[in-house]
This record gives sequence, structure tokens and C-alpha cells, in this order.
Amino acid sequence: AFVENLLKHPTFLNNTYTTTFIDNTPELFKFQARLDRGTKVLTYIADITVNGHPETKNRPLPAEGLLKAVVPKRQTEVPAYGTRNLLEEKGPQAVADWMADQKQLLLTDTTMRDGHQSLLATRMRSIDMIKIAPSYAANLPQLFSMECWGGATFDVAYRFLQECPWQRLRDLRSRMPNLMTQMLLRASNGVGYTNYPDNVVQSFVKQAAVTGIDVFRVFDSLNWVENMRVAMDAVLENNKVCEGTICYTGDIFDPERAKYNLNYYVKMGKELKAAGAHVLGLKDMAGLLKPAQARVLIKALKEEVGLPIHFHTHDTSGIAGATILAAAEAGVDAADAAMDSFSGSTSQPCLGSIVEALRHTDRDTGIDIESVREISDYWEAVRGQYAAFESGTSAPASEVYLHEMPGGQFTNLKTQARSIGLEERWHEVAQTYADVNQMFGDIVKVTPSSKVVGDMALMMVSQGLSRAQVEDPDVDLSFPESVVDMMRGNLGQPEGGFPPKIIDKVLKGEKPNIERPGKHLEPADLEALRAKISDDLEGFEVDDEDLNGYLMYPKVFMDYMGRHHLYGPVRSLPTSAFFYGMKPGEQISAEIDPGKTLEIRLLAVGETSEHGDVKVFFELNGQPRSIRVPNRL
Ligand code: BTN
Ligand code: 3PY
Ligand code: ZN
Repeated sequence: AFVENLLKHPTFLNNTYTTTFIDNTPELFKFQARLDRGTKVLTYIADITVNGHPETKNRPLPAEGLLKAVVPKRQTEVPAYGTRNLLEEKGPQAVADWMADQKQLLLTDTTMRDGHQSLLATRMRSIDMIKIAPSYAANLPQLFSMECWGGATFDVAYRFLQECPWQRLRDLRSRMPNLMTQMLLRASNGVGYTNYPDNVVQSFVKQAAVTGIDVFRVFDSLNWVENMRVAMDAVLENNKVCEGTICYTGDIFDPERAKYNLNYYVKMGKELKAAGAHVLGLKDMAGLLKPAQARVLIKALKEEVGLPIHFHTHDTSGIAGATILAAAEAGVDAADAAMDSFSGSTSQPCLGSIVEALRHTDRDTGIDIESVREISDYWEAVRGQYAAFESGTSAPASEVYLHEMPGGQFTNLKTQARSIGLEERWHEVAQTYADVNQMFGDIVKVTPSSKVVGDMALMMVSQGLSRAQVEDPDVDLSFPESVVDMMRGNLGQPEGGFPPKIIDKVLKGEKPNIERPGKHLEPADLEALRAKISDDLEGFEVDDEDLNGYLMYPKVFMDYMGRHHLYGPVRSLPTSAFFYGMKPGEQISAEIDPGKTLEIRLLAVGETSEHGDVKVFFELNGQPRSIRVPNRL
């Protein structure tokens, strides 16, 4: 009866239940807290089986007869010496020096972070990554690093996947002991969308280092080095590899975009080196760097900055592979690529094809192509399970040079546009996005500044506003909150500042802060917050990982904890069961702790009773169990 009460509770039905709900209805939660984890997981499966998962409703289903994801056999028991071993033995500077000495092009695999962030709205679950991690360690020890954390993955794990991002990292770390893990860190914006107090950024970096990150790619969404120092210093302090990163925008050959000329990037590269970067990241988040420009830019950065360079791009245009080859010719030290079946389009270029293209050249990667193919086959089958999150973008598009949207934003904004009825007007959204960029003074667009530009563009298209109208001091407008925030200076300052005209219009006379945002933020009282969260969670012991999750996303974290009370360790469910529930006769295993496995068989789904609930019959480790859930359809 408890589960019924809970699931019928209006706040829960609304999907708006939060800790307030827990506070107001403690008896329900106390009851559920007493249930064993097996029952909680069965409750989840029963609910999804009867009602479906809110995230896959009305979305394409995985194809019938989907191939099984086969984990490639490991070629060695003990993984060969890799970059992680070097880092552990000799420290981050030695890694950078080694990098610069290598003849081969070093490769980072992005499948577990940017690959699915850009293709599947970041929805890949930990279990699908953890299974393949040992194969990477054994069969691809030559990889420079595994990008597997940060960016949007942190928030999506808690918010949509009902799993702990820290546990994902711990699990990956332990299964790839020889490979460096890599994360994307938005400098003072952490893995969020806003500027955090300095001590929050420091605490987060420390925790990421402790839990298992080796390489921190640190960037600022306006390319403001001043606002990157706190994060970079924290990485250095934790003795990890600091990849100080330039975000690339515009076109160094285009006289109309003179602000972002060669000189601009060289100057920034020098600033990052002075700030202590071991490696210079070149992050082309939208995939705008063209082959000829890459030759010039990489050569200049190599000569004038002198740090090893790690290049990241997206294949939205379809020619990013050519850019990587040009960059390799010009001497780039490392490049990012996604495993074949997670490559192309808004994701990274194809890893296997880069390996092949460079074979027998002096930049030969030395990577075993057969292992790449086997791992890619695994990912192909995994990808099939996430059909609900495919964007449907299949062809390359030169339009990216017009709008300059980051790969991770493109499909997201398209989905947002669809949800407010603007799907038919997508090209208008793209053009407006470009107009907003000009109106804001031609800025770098990458999370979170890209979200601000996207918010403004959607507002303009949906309200039929032109750039001239928005800029007209006589037209009264209310701007999206994110635009107000950015014009106040809360994301920092772009090159040359925001145009005074738009600041005045947005802030209606209020004066912006042009100093580093973190300078004016009170430090968070970490221990007081820990005590408060623990209190709100009825004495739950809040460890450092939990605390740092809360610091980034207070509400998202608390909602996650509330659902965790109800559903338990659902991260251990196979992806099909998690998103679609089970079919009568189907059997699955879920390892909820190392060595503790639930064998779950769904026997039957009963009729809906007169009270509107459904009894679902299971066998759990051989014992019959039935669970009642409301039919909410
Ligand atoms: C979320 O999207 O908020 C996280 C997914 C969990 C939502 C649960 S799944 C079972 C039940 N059915 C719903 O429609 N919502 C909850
Ligand atoms: C992120 O910040 O998540 C990005 O991928 C930016 O490119
Ligand atoms: Zn990217």
C-alpha cells in the first residue's frame, strides 16, 4: 500500500516532488527506506513496465533484433604500461614532456563523454561504459587518454539516469589502471552553468582528482584566462595534468572576423602557458577550424607557445577528419576522436579512420586497428539501445559555419526548438543564433555562453523579434534570465567587452561587474552545508563526493537522493530494463554490489484493479515476489 500511496501522491505524479515532498511526507519515505534494495529495484522495473519511462515516451524504439553488445576479449591479463603509469611514476610535467617527444599522433577516445554527449543527449549509462573499460585497458594501451567525465555528463547522470557520477568515475578508473582519464571542466563554471565561489571550484577539482581524473581540460566560455586561474591552480596543486584550453571560433583567415585572428590565439596560448598549463588544449567545440587554417594555427602555436598541443574538434561540417590530418602534418601532438560507431556528425571524427589514414606515415598512431573495430562493434550495439535519444541528424552540414553552434548544443537546441513548435523554422533559429552572436559583440560560444545565445535566439524567433528591434532603445523588452546574468558580468568578460548598447538595453541602466565574478562571491561554508544536507536527508552520512555533487547542483542532487530512496541501485539494471522495463518471461541480472547479484525474472503483469493499480509478478533470486504500482497511463 505504501508504494501506491507514494506513487499516487499528487506531487509525485506531477514529477515536481523534491526534498520538500520528503519533508512534508516523511512517513512515506521512512517506510520505503526500510525496504530492501531488491524490492526497490523491482518497484522501479514494475513502474517502468506498466507506465513507461518518461524520457523514452513517444520516441523511437530500439530496432527489433538488435545485436548483442559483445565485450571484446582482453589480449593481456595485465594491461601494458600506459600514460597513467607514467603520470603516477613521474608526474604531470613528465607526461607533457613525453608527449612532445612522440613521433606518433596521440589519440584520446571521447566516446564515453563527448561522443554520446553530442549524439545521444549525454544519456549513456555507466553500466555500458564500465563493461568495456577493461578491453580498452588491455587492447588499446597506446591511447593518450580516455575522455570519460565532466561536461554535461555530471548533471545528466544525477538528473536523468538516476546514478552517481562519482561512482561512474571510480568504476572506470579502477578498470583502466594504465590509461589516463580525462575530464572537461568549465573553469569557474565547474560542470555547471554558472560561476561558483572559488572554494567550490577548488573543492570540486580536488575531489575529481581524488576520485580518479588525471587530465583536466580547463576552458572558459568567453576565453577569459583571468577566469581560468582558480581552476588551473587547483589542478596544478593536485599534481594532475593541466590542459589549459583555447576555444576556437571565427576563422583566422577571415578579415571580417579580425578579432579572432592568429595573433589572438597565440596571445591566449602564451597566457595559458604563463598560467601554468602543462598542455595547450585547442578546443574547436563547433568544428569550425578548416584544414588550411589548422596548418597555420598549429604551426604558430607550436613555435610561439612551445607547449604540446591537444586538438579537439567536431565533425558537424563533415570535413573535420581532414582538419585533424592537416593538424597532424603541422605537428599537433594529440587529437580527440570517437570510436567509429560513435563518430561523425556533431560528434568527433572517426578514430579508426584516423588510425588508418596515418598508417605507414611518420605520424602512424601505432594503435591496433582490429581492437578498434571490436570495440566499435560493441559501441554500435550499445548505441542501438539508445534509439530514443538519437537526433536524426545524419548528413554533414556546412550551415555550421553560419551559426557556429557547439556540437553538444546543436541537437539540444533543435530538440528545444521542436518542443516549442519551431521545428519547421530551424534555419531561422540558426540564422538568429548568428545574429545574436553579432549583437553580443561576436563572442566565444561554448557552455555556458552558448546556452545564453541559444536562449536569446529562441526567444527572438518565437516572439518574431528582429535584431534591430532588440537593439532599439525605444522597444521595451524583457530578456531571458541567462542574458541578464551574462550582461551583468556573471560569466566574466569577452574579448573587447560586451557592446555598451546591448548592456544598457538588457540591464536598463544597472551597472555591470567587469571584474572576475568569483572575486565577489562569498565562499561556501562547506561543513555547514554538509550538516544541513545530512539533516534534510534524515541523518544520511554525506561524504565528500555527495557534498561536491550538491555544491554543483543542489536541487538536482537532492531530487536524485529522493529517488534513490525509492528505487535503490537502478544503475545496475541493463539499459533496456532501465528505459523500457521488462517483458513477461524475460530474465535479467543486476549486480547491485560487487558479488551481490539480483536474478530477476518478470513472470506476468496483472490486470488493472478497480483502485487503478497493477500487480506485477516477479521471481527474485528464485523466490516469487509481487509488486503493486499505480497504472498512470
Ligand atoms: C526523471 O526523469 O525525473 C528520472 C527518471 C525517474 C522517474 C520515475 S521512473 C518511474 C516513475 N514514472 C514516472 O513517470 N516517473 C517516475
Ligand atoms: C561542455 O561544456 O559540455 C562542452 O562539451 C563544451 O563543448
Ligand atoms: Zn566537444
